[in-house]
Amino acid sequence: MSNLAGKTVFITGATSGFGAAAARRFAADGVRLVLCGRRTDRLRAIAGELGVPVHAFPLDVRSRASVEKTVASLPPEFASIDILVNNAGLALGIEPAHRASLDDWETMIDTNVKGLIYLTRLILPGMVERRRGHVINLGSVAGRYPYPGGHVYCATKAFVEQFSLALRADLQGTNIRVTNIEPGMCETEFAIVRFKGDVQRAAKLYEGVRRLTAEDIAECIHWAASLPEHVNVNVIEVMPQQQAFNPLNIHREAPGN
Ligand code: NDP
Ligand code: 8X3
Repeated sequence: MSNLAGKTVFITGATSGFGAAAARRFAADGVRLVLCGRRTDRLRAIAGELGVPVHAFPLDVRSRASVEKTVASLPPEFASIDILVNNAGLALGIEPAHRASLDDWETMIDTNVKGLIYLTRLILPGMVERRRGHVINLGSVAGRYPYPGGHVYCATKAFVEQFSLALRADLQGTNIRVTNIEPGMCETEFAIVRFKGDVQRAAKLYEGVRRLTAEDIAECIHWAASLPEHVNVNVIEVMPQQQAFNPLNIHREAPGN
C-alpha cells in the first residue's frame, strides 16, 4: 500500500493541466482530495471520475476573502490537509514590457503570487500544529531563466522560488516539507490562456518538440510527496530533452552608429 493512502491532498487549479493530472495520480494512491478551480463543470467532471473521497468547489484564488472562507469551512473529514499543491496559475501575453497590459500584469501577480500566499498562510498553521505536512509549489524555469515577453510572469515564478526556500527556513523544526517544482515547456491549456484563446498560435509553439506532458509533471509532484518524510526535495527543475539554454543576447550596433 502507498505511504500516501488516507492522506488529504489539496490541489488548486485542478480543472486542467498539472492540477487535474496530479489529482488523478494521487487518487491512484487512495488519498482524499480537496480540489478547486473556477470552472464548475470541469470540477464536477473530475470529481466524478476519481473514485476516492473528493471535496470539490469553485474558488478564485485571487479573492482573499473567498480563500479565507473556504479554508475555514472545509468539512471536518477534509480539514486536516497533509499536502498542499499550490498549482493554480497562469501567464498572460507575450508582448514586450513597454507594450504589455497592466491588467494582465495584475492578474498574474494576484493569481501566481497572492493566491499562492493566501492558501499557504491559511493552511500552514494546521500543518505546524499537527507536525505533519508538505507544501508543493508550482514555480517554473521562467523563474530562473528570463526570456523576452516573460517580464511579470518570470518575476512571479522567481517569487515562488524564493518564497519556497524562505518557507523552508521558517519551518525548520516543524517536520513540514516544502518543494518547488519548476517545469519547462509542457503542453496543457497554459499557452491557450497566454495567447488569449488563440488555439492555433498555442499549437504552433509546440510544433516539432517532444514537450513534457501534464502526467510527467504530476509524476514529479507525486514523487516528491511520496518519498519518506525525512527527505525534503527543495527544487525539481525539469525540461523536455529538446529544450535548453541560449547564450546571453547581445544587441550589436551597425558600423558607424
Ligand atoms: P492550465 O492552464 O492547464 O491550468 C491552470 C489551472 O489554474 C487551471 O485549473 C485553472 O482553473 C487554474 N487557475 C487559473 N487562475 C485561477 C484562479 N484565479 N483561481 C483558481 N484557479 C485558477 O496550465 P498548467 O497546468 O500548465 O499550469 C499549472 C501551473 O504550472 C501554473 O502555475 C503555471 O504557471 C505552471 N507552469 C506551467 C508550465 C507549462 O509549460 N504548462 C511550465 C511551468 C510552470 P480555472 O480556469 O478553472 O480557474
Ligand atoms: C511556463 C514555462 O517557458 O513558457 O512556466 O514560461 S515558460
